[in-house]
Amino acid sequence: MAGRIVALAGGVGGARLARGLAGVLDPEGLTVVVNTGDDFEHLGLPVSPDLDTVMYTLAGRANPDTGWGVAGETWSFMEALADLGGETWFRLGDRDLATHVMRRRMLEDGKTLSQATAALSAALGIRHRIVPMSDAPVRTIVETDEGVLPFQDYFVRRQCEPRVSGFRFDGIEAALPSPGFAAALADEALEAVVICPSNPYVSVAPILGMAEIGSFLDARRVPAVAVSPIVGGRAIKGPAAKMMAELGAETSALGIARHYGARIDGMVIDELDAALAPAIRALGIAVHVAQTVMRGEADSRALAERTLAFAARLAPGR
Ligand code: FO1
Repeated sequence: MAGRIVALAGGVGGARLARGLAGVLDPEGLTVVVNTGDDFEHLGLPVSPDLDTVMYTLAGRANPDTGWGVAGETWSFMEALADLGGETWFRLGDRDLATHVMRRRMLEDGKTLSQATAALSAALGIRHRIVPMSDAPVRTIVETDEGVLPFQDYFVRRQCEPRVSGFRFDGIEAALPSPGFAAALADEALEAVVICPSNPYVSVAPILGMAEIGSFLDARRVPAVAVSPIVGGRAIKGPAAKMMAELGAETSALGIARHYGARIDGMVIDELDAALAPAIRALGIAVHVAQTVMRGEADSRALAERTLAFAARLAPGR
């Protein structure tokens, strides 16, 4: 498939497939649209964790152990902050800090988040387009048995321990897709929308939750394909499986297929889950079975190639 692809991403799994897509598509052939529901202001700085994870991953600078943050990071700032009695529950590395300071400067100068992201991506040597889902603030709020928690409080401060009962995306009603996202969807040459193996509730739902995106997918003229973030009943990384169980969904690729339902035409599931293919097909969703765990760049590229070839065989909408 040589045409244009929109990839929806958030978190480490999304970033890894985005890197694979960037490895097999020309810069003009790919727009990576990134969740901003995890964004927050911390220590006076605007932190966009998913945008940064995607940027660092495409730049080949991501920390291979955590998936987020920068490889070879040092922590002098955090140590000095701790000495002063500052907040250390959310760790900003010395190198990562520069990204947030630059973003602060650009936003204060009146640039949009899209413009700031384009400038940071260019500075990191990234040639493919990475765009925030929206330039308007959208904030994920997690509803739990301990009350409502801002996303990073739930995710990092509380280590996803509270039991989840639902999610809210503050600001979503007013949020429009970013100019780069809107342009990519409107492009006559668009060939497919790929939903990366990101958490469906907190990474993908904010993107699909914007009214214009929901309507686009409902009336889509190109196939939409999701790659399952659940393999063998577990999330490769992060709390997706825990959230599914707490919300009463089946913790499997079938549960993911039911979640996306009529919004997708096809799903890529792992070889471990091949037995679920008939049940997913019974939902009217085509299935491609592949090795989906991305341990390195070669895995990411291989999964990207197979996902694109699968999407090219599908007809949009049902
Ligand atoms: N995740 C953690 O578990 N602990 C941290 O201290 C932490 C710091 C951090 C700093 C910058 C950044 O871009 C991401 C960071 N993350 C951290 C990851 C992040 O909170 C989550 O992975 C995403 O929001 C979920 O996709």
